[in-house]
Amino acid sequence: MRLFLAIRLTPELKGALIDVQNVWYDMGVRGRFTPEENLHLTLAFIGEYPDPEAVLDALKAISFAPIPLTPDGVGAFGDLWWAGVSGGPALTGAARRVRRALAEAGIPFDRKRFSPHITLLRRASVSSPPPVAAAPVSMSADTITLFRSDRGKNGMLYTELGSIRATQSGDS
Ligand code: 2AM
Repeated sequence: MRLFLAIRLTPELKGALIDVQNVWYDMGVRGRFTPEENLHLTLAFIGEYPDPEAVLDALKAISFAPIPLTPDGVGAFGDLWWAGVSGGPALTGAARRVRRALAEAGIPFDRKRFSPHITLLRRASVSSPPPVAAAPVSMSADTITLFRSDRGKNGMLYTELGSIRATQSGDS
């Protein structure tokens, strides 16, 4: 199964990102807009791996502080358009710990440098994203979730398989 670790977003933050998608749509941009239920912030992409329990076990050892998140501009990787997020040292620290725990457990993951983003649109019909500022909605993430990703009839289907929670003293 195809696995990844991500932060779920609050309805308020999702709403702010849907507004950005709508502004682009109204400007004439087309492509595959990420549906609201699929918006998330990936910390580590594991890919094909048969043992979700081993992943959750590996993560039991880590601690992380609640992560403050707020939208931070938009950008693109080619025709994939995203919303940036800032989460300060709590976010980079959590991503680092998650990835270190996976590495120590021998669980493979995509080693590309962590670049916090929430994908809003794939196969954009226009070459670069018009700068739209998301409403400054912030949230605090206290959970990191293991998802399985399947290709559904109408797009990707993400299923939660388990999660780990923040501790107040995340600086171990
Ligand atoms: P993306 O939105 O930028 O494609 C599920 O595919 C999640 O894992 C998505 O958030 C996706 O990011 C992310 N991801 C990171 N590395 C990936 C990879 N090598 N292949 C597929 N998805 C990846």
